[in-house]
Amino acid sequence: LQLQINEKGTDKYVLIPVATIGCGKTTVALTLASLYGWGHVQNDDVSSKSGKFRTFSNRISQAFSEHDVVIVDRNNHQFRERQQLFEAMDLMADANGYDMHYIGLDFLPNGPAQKEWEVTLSRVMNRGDNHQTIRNMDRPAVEAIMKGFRGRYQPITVAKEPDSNFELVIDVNCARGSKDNVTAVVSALNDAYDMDLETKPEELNAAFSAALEHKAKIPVGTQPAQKRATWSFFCIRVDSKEMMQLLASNLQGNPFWQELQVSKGMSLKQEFHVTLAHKASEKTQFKALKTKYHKLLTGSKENGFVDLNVEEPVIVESICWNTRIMAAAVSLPGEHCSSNFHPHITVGMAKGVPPKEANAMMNNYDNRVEIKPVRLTGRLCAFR
Ligand code: DGI
Repeated sequence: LQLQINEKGTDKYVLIPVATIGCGKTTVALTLASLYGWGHVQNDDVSSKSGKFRTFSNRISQAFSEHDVVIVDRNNHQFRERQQLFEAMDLMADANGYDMHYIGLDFLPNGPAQKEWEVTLSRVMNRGDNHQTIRNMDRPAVEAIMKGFRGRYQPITVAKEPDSNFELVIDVNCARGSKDNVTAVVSALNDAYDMDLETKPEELNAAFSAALEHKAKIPVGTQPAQKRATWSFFCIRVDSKEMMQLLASNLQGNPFWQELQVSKGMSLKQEFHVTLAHKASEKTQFKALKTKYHKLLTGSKENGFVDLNVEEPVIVESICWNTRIMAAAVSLPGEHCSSNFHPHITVGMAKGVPPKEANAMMNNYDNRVEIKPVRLTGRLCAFR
């Protein structure tokens, strides 16, 4: 159903929500667009950061070339944003000979009160990751963003610029529910402009259900980057297979080693490394390594071990343990040294024993086996 109000067909109606996050802008817009074939331009679908408003207003112009009614889906919660829209659309109207009708959708007629806050917060938490930008966030992060909008919110004030540009303001209180708000928009437009819009309950129900089921277009390549931890230690990693062979051939019949293989209460390490410097305890050496490998470190995107492309020899000399933990004593003849007094590779421990306890054990072990020194080729790594 397209509107032809004046004979020239130059009337254009723009529905401008004034709202905060979770007020139901997109749900109301999708329902109306589906019922009446109106244009719907979503600011959140504009993924470019620079020139974002230009892209948004170009899309609005494009929508007006195809539709007489367009919903500009953005919070428009500040005077500045409304001003920006009116200016851009006035220019568009001049260029195309449109007669513009600016219609405000007031989602917060009582301001951002407690009830509205609770309704919108609960909707946004339920929406979860089904949003272009608010996704992969915990509750405090979501609340912080929503509170930002709430704090900046400036209510529609038709007595002065820029809101005096609104020809009509429709009350679509978000606390009332989006389906009722669709009906409120339809009857207000019918009253004000004799639009003769019909709504059959079953069509409204179907369009509203589909809007609630809507899946946001998540822009490819703009997914939030994996949250990166800070660097916690530098180490030399050795090949797990080689290390396992070395241990197996030197620890046959050793009870602690056997326990590590079979007991559920024990954990055998899957990955073997000699710690060089830990952020928490060896700050000077840690900083020096961070500075030296700055470029490689800043270039890496992943969490976990990051290979710094340096080979380092590791000589395994003996294996020590007590009742709680086992480690191999090593020496490092290459460029990098360990700030631990007893450089070692932790082998395994009883569950619940922290790996760093190997340091104390190496100082005061219960048992030790000397082995024929074995030279392994390790690789310098950083871990976060
Ligand atoms: O951020 P907005 O575009 O303003 O809000 P939205 O339309 O995306 O709505 C936020 C979430 O709440 C979304 O998952 C749909 C849902 N929602 C919208 N209106 C209603 C609603 N949920 C219920 N139960 N009832 C509504 O009226």
